Amino acid sequence: MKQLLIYLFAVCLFSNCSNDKQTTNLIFDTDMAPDYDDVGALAVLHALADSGEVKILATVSSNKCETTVPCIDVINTYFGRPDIPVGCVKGDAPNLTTWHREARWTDELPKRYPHKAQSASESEDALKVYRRILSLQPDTSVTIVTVGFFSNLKNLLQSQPDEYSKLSGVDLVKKKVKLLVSMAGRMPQGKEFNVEKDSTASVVVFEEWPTPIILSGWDIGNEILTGKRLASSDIQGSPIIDAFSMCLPQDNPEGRMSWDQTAVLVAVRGAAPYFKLEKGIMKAFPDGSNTWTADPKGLHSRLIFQMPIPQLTNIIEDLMLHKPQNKQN
Ligand SMILES: [Ca+2]
Repeated sequence: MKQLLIYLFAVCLFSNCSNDKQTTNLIFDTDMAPDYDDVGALAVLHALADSGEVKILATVSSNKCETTVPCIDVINTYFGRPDIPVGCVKGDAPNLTTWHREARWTDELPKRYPHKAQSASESEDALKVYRRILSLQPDTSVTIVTVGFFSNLKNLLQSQPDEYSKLSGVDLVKKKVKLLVSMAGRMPQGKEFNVEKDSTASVVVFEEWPTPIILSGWDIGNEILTGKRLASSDIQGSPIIDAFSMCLPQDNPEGRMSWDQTAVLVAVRGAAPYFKLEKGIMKAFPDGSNTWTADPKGLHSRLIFQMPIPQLTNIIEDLMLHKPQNKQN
């Protein structure tokens, strides 16, 4: 009996107890500053990493604001993953900080919590992080989730062969990436922040990206208010709790829209049972606007609500309340 138990333990250990689940290999691309749903989204991602559902390959910023990378690093370190590669967009790209004035979470998190990265400008070029990480992965295995601007992905698509890969950017993406999930777009048309702020990049990505894309449009996250349970939580020493406790009183104490969390949830677990997918074509324009056209043959899909919103709100908030299980890692 004892031998059987040891055998079962060993099988469980080597299989990571997840034979029935596929682990998603994922790169997280965020603007981590103008809004704090990015904080919630990265918390959701780490919660799903703790349950073995995702391996976080890299976390990069599409925003040149200096606090972005330190804040990402704070959250990775808090969840026991301080060695996840970080990077920041270089060259022409947005530089946007938070609108919060009374208590600025973007300044406070790096002051309060351990991290290695001191600034966005001193961190590695996100393009190099992308090319290095992608070149090392099995073919058609990587999911990219963007919850910020498309600046890094434009740079990746337009990149040339380098020390990491002989492939052009488009060919590297074609070979290594399985899926892009993005919080982006007003459906069926309009302007949305992530598409608008680097509209040149958005035009390039939606025209040239060679894999399927799933879009969590503005109308999805806008309906899901989360954070109230975090702001009233007695959990101490958490940058996630701190960010929501600082910001909600300045915005809406009932909760903040969960744009970015929806994209992460779908990138790791898939759309069902939370959402249905409608296939179509997303087009971005130089003025920052976009259109969505339903088309069964389209390479893009957009999320449509399926699960009742209160249930979905609870699932996302539970994941945002997750406590690290991996602190010494
Ligand atoms: Ca964001």
